[in-house]
Amino acid sequence: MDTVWGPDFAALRREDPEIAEVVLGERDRQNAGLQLIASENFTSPAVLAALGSTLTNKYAEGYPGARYYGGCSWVDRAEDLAIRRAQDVFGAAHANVQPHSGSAANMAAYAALVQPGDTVLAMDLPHGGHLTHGSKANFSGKWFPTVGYRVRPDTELIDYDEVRDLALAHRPSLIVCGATAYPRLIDYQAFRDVADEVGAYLMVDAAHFGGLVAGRAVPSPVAYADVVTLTTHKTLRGPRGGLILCRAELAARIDKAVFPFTQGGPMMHVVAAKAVALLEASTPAFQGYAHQVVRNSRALAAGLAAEGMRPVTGGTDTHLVLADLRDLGVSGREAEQRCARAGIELTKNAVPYDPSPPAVASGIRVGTPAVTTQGMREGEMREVAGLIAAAVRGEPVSAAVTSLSGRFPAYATEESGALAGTLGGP
Ligand code: DSN
Repeated sequence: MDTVWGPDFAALRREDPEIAEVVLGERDRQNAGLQLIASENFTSPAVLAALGSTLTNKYAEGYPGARYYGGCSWVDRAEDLAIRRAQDVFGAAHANVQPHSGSAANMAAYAALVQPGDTVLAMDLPHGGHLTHGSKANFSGKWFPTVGYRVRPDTELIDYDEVRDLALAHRPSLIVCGATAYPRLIDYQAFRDVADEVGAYLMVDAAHFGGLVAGRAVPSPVAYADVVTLTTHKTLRGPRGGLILCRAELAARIDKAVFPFTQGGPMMHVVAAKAVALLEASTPAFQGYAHQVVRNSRALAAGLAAEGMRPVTGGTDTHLVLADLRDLGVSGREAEQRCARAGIELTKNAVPYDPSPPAVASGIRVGTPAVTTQGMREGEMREVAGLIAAAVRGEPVSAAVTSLSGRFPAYATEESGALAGTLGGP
């Protein structure tokens, strides 16, 4: 049980037993528990192979065919493949595959579309937005006066009337939609109409649900947005990183905003791994996976509701459930800690109009991308809901968690093993 997939894990064990122990320990932690953090997933052995390759050694500032370094023929090919696959999977006119992360992709998108001091309209963080959507602690809120829109108190759905009213009052140069803790579909046409009415660019941050778009499980924002940013490691199930899609007219501005404005040399091993993930995402098996993620999420929402954890908005259309725990008298922080002790990883999260501070929070955010990759289905989601509820009540459930996850190992512990449930789809 001390082997792990890798180009030469034996070398790592010989040279750095401490880090080898970390790698094995983390693999075993991922295998043993229930990984329900909505922004995480298990990437495939093929993606891991590209990540652990000699492409990490190569400097390639610039773009394919126009680099500032020699010796780029192989990495040019990797980046060309990644770009073409991203264009095909998402039906986009242009793709930039170099952003190091979702935040880096968002910074580049802002740099391409607006100037410091320009007003941005984006979703409030406590209502489901993201740090890069105007938090004062982030570059976005420091450099761009940001007006936040919220969800309605009655339906907990985005208040599109408020979006329009705020846009007309503040005349933003950029409107951002997309969220990290919003369980419902977004009305891109409504945002497009408001953006057109006030002459703003529309950026969709699809970091969370990009994989569901690729798998045709939710509608695509590409036809509506000027720019779409994504991460490649969440529902898309690739390596940790970012990706930008845009209209053809914005291609040069986006490329310059990524390099040289916000980044230097691209991580070519990650770019190659993105290409692998995008190839995987183009398959019918991935479409089956993406649809199962949503079915599992709905089953989980129903299971949590039956346990007294109210799903915000009444349910979900995506990969995540936001559950309000106030009826149980347990805070999000307490729930997160109790679940972690049982091997269930999830995150505390503010619910709309939350009376508790963010570090305490009244809810939890639970996602199904990783457990679906393991091959779990609706039946297991009912079990998972019961385990979460028992853990939140403080009951001992570690053994049941280990037993359930043991039936769906994420990573084989043999050198030649494959990731269960990934390649054939659930
Ligand atoms: N950290 C990501 C999430 O968990 O939603 C967003 O950056």
